[in-house]
Amino acid sequence: MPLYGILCLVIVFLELPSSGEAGFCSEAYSCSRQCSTRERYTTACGLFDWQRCTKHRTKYYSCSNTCYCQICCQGYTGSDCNTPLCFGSISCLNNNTCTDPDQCSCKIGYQLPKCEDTNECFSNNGGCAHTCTNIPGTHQCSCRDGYTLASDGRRCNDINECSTGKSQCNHNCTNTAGSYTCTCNAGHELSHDGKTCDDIDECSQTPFPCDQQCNNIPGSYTCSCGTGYYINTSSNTCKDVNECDTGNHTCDHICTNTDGAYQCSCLTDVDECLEGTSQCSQNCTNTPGSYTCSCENGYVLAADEYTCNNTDECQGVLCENGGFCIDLIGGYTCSCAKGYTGTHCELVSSKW
Ligand SMILES: [Ca+2]
Ligand SMILES: [Ca+2]
Ligand SMILES: [Ca+2]
Ligand SMILES: [Ca+2]
Repeated sequence: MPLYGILCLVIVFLELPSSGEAGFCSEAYSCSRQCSTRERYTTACGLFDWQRCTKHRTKYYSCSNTCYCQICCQGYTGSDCNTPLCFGSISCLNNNTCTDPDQCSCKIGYQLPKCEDTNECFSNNGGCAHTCTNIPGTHQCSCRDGYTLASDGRRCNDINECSTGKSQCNHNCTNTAGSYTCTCNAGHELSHDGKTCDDIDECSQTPFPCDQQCNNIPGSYTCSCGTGYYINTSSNTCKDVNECDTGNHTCDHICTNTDGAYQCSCLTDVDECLEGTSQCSQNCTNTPGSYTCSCENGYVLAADEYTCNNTDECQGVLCENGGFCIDLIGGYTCSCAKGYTGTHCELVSSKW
């Protein structure tokens, strides 16, 4: 017998249970009651029980009957039987209200008949731009990584990682929808983490960027040249140094420029003094590739460096007492007047 407040009475009149209204209704059930019957039986009687007598007795037994009890009418419960029941409970699902038997009044977000949660995500993704998550009574929108939920709770706005400092790009940051990309300044390349910029070692690349020597530096490289070359800064190529033209050589005689170096060669010396081809008027001294002239005592080399001129030693010499100077090779002598003698005729001759 379900339901509480059962007051079962054996009711002799028939009252059919009614539904649709609050209150008590009768319900028939099978019950038992005591029934009796008068039965006749034969027993011994008389003197020394020699006789047989017929007697009567009342026999009691249990017999089935239809009973009725007062129960709440279908769809109601409670002590006054005026609390409606919705699908076996006094409340609907999700704490919604049961207003009439099997009639729920559902709050927004729940659906009839039992006020089950409405899965808003099934329809148009719940109005969410990205991800819809169904929850009891409502739903929630969320956004994929790189986006933030707009104030309407539905749209998703891109996060500008570049301007918010979330990018961690080493050099340059470019915002994209839902993400961002990092790029590097010239001479650098993006590392595997997509953020760090590493210097490019141009010197280890193919083709080799320099003519001769390459020096890697952060963000760039420089070229240099070996001995005998100089760098042409406009073309970054190595050019030969012409050591012969620039005088930057150690050749005594002939300098011949070569690529990256120079070569010296020698002149064969001719002894002009020996061959008599010199122009010296007096002494000739052979030198490698040439010769020099010199003069004997009493002569002086002229400006042409070949001719020897006699030195006039009488210049500035005064012969006294009427004497006069005679220029000699390498010296002079005073020729004195009669009666005088001495180097400069300064003495009176005793022979006079
Ligand atoms: Ca929902
Ligand atoms: Ca972005
Ligand atoms: Ca570099
Ligand atoms: Ca050279």
